Amino acid sequence: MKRLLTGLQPSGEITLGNLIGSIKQMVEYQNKYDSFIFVANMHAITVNQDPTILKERARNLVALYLACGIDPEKNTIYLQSDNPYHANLSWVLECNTYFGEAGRMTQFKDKSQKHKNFSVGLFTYPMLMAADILLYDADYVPVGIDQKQHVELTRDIALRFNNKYGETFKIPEPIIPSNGAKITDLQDPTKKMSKSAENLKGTILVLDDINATRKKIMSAVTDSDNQVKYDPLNKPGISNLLTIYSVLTNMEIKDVENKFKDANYGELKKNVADVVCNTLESIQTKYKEILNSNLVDEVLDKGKVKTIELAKKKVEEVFNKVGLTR
Ligand code: ATP
Ligand code: LTN
Repeated sequence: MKRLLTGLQPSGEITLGNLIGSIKQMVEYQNKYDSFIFVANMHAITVNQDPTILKERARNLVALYLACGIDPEKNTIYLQSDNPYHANLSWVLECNTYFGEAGRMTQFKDKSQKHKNFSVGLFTYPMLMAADILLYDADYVPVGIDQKQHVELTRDIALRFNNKYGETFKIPEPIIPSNGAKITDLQDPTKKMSKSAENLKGTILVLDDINATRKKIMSAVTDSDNQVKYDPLNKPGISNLLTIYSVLTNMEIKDVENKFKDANYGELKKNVADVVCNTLESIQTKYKEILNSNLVDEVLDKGKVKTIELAKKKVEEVFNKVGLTR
């Protein structure tokens, strides 16, 4: 079975866009791949974090993923900082990366402009990410488009290392969700639904209050011709609502379109709101149960033992090859 690996930063807010565009796919991947899913809390401290909030968010993120259907029996789930080998390998990779190539990373360029006093960690971030991936011989790495460049750098570093020291790392491939459903902002349906939008009226957060969510959907921006039709170019608001309904009910768009062809916009919105609210309510109930149990710790403890064992072997091989042994 091919191995898939992905890391999630504990940023706290997960949107309906993330749920549909990313988490739902991971739930499907878990039946096809040996999936490694970890919380990239060491990446999070490249920018300023409140320690108490960071700790809580990491735990909450694991609970949320479990609540969304990521099965701890099928996936290896772990916390990056539980395994010291990530930082160990990262150092060796940093010493095998040119300053110039790391300097070309667009995320670094963007973030270093946004933060006045940015850390060295923000610059070395991609080499830690390369270590996360190369430690476990991952075949596939699902990431958002903004992270693709980092996976490409990982491939370059791995190829160079293999050439210099002999076959050591598997060369990973990024998986970019391209044909997946794109959920747009409810207030500006020409934009992607995003947690960092200026106005959160158009963004649904998975852990948001259910009544507030219903209100957001009922006041979604549509158009004035009152005809339910899937036409993303001319009717982006209605098309977005149809997409959300289709994905959450596993129905084809054309069947959803047909179901609501005689409905007015208010009826469509009510139906979409029902489906979204039911989905989120069920996730929220499970999420609370999980947080009140020991499941998060049990899952992370298991992941820690397994990944330390695998990573230790890889780091010993690397240290041997580069001469970091007695
Ligand atoms: P940002 O606030 O930076 O836009 P985000 O959470 O909205 O953050 P990313 O961090 O870029 O977006 O995305 C994480 C994952 O969620 C990616 O796999 C991306 O494809 C998916 N995703 C995010 N927003 C959407 C959306 N609106 N529709 C579909 N998929 C999405
Ligand atoms: N940089 C990623 C998180 C991340 C990651 C990884 C993703 C850290 N290490 C390894 C895939 C593989 C982000 O910010 N989304």
